[in-house]
Amino acid sequence: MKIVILSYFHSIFGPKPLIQIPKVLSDERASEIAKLMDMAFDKGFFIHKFSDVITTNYFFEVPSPWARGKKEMVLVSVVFNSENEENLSIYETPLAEFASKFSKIRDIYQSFYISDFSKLKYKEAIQEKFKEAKNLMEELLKALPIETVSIQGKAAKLFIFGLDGAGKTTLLNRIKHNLFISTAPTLNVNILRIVLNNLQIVCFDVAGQKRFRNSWRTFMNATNGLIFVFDSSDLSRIDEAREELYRVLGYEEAQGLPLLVLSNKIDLKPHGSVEEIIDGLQLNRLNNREWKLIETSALNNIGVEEGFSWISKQILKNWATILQMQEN
Ligand code: G3D
Ligand code: MG
Repeated sequence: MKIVILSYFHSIFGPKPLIQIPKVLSDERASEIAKLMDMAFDKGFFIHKFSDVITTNYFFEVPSPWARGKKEMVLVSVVFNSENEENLSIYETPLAEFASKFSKIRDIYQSFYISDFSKLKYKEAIQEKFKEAKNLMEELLKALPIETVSIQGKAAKLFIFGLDGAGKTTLLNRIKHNLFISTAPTLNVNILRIVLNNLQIVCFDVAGQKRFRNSWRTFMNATNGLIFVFDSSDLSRIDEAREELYRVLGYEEAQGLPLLVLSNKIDLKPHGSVEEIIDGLQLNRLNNREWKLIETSALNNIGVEEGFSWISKQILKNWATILQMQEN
């Protein structure tokens, strides 16, 4: 069970909870969590353990013409029961993202005055802002990672490659909207962090243009899985694609890593069949690694989750094996 709580600093009563979803804690209990605001030295992320619950929190400010210091102090918290053994640092990103989105809502400070009688003449505007705050909290709850184990706090790295135009960037944008996420685009590499199947995954989408191909290798260091994207509607490039595929698979850093091949753009007609692509890329030649071909449309969100889910399970499996070997 996870609960999200939004608290603020009331000018007379001090820290007060404003929104709790789902509302299962008593007001007293929620107030205790709001009071963590007094303990936070700095803006930003922190974890606090009570005897029976653990909270991950993000402390931030919102400009406010109505507040004494011209800003509201805000605390957003996620509450777990104390048996939770997740690596809680993965909550920093969704909470930081929440804080950033929340601060950008116009006049959002008004939502803190929902029960303030001196602001009765703004009642409607305030109710509107309160609703927006609540919606964002609901969104936050949905965006939190669902599962509850992590592999010794590790983040997995996925390396996404393929010819230019295959759909790598579209694919990353697709999962960005479905899962929870942050991106750091740079000139020729798109980096995306996601949380999936208990794993924090960092994806590198390395530009497929020829002039960048040699820079791929720098991103392969300590990679845990490979995703090769192929444009199934353009079989004329399959030989070129196969060369690139085997070039990367030949790197020492790539040995033994699970490989997910995405036969992308299957929404386009005609496109190569599964057999044609397995054949053209000579996937049956592969040994010493798990591989799987999945048909996708990054555009229409077909097969994408299935693909990521498969590869993250392969990585978890590999890690479980490594951990077991270490124990024996
Ligand atoms: P890349 O990052 O691998 O180079 P992009 O490829 O993601 O930039 O995609 C190249 C083009 O293919 C884009 O079109 C993109 O919209 C399109 N595309 C990606 N995936 C799919 C898909 O599943 N189906 C279809 N029909 N198109 C797709 P533009 O026109 O923007 O160049
Ligand atoms: Mg791209």
